[in-house]
Amino acid sequence: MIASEDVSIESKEGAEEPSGLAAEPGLDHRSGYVALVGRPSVGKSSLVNAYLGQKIAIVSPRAQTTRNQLLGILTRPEAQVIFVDLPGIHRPKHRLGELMVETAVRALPDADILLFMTDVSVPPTLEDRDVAKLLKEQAADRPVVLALNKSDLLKPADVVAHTDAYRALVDAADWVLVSATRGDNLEKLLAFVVAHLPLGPRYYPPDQVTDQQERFLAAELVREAVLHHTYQEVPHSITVVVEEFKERSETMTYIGATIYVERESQKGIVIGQGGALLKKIGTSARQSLEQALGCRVYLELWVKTRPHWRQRDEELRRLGYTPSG
Ligand SMILES: Nc1nc2c(ncn2[C@@H]2O[C@H](COP(=O)(O)OP(=O)(O)OP(=O)(O)O)[C@@H](O)[C@H]2O)c(=O)[nH]1
Ligand SMILES: [Mg+2]
Repeated sequence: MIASEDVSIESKEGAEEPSGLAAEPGLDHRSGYVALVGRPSVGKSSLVNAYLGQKIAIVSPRAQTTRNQLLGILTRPEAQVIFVDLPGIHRPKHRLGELMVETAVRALPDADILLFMTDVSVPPTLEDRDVAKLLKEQAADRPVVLALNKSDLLKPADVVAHTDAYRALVDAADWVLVSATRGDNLEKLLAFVVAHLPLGPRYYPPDQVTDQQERFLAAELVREAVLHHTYQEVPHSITVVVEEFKERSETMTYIGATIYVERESQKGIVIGQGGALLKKIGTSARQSLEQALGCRVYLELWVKTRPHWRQRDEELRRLGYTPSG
């Protein structure tokens, strides 16, 4: 096993760190798991990144960006809030989608609080209604906090109608309009969440921000670069495997990764004319890897075809997709 696989990601130097974290928490300290539940693209991963002040979850304008469960751990003097970022709930069209929804649904019984995230700039969709139904079935005994995200895009004329429509979907203990990207009302939302958490100790060291390994984050950041440079079916048809992750020196890490596509024609698209698109993807992935890892990165990328990998259980398992995340 490569040493880096054992490294959990810590808060970034320079990231804002509230004072008082060194002290042992008092008897009134609260802690627990907050599941982020919502349809795709409402901003669940953006919210986790905003709270942690660094990118631990990839974000893109394409629906179904998050495919695995991951934790975002926010440690404050008064509480440790463990956000569980999850794939968006949707009506799946292939086996990978089924696994993603299974991952999200299975996380609900273990959560202390359900944070129902929605996009308030548009009225509720069928998928939002599916999520509300799921919350009623699975989480009747736990507090639901409703986050009405993307309030920066909400037209003044729609404020009342959209807010009321989302509030009517669930029996929420609290609700608030927020903007994950602009940072509006995030402290207010956090205060609601903390108030519903049970009393308890810190479960993770105060400087740990996620449970994921650097190697997994590296694969995700390459996938994010592909998502930002491709369209239609291609972003959904790719997955990334990091083949090699080697710290060559204190300041330089070598990463070799394969981008898998489903069809030969998609391979051509990802590579682009004379390799132009793959070069662009590589440059943007390297930049975000360097920022995340805090060192220089030498990135090598390959593109390979794995026919129908999203439909086949054996392929999915080999590529790291299991229902538990
Ligand atoms: N304007 C605006 N855009 C936002 C906000 N929050 C997220 N976005 C954008 O919405 C898109 C989807 O964000 P994600 O954080 O990937 O959404 P998600 O809910 O994690 O999506 P899945 O992983 O697919 O379930 C991205 O383009 C974000 O930049 C917000 O508050 N305002
Ligand atoms: Mg996400």
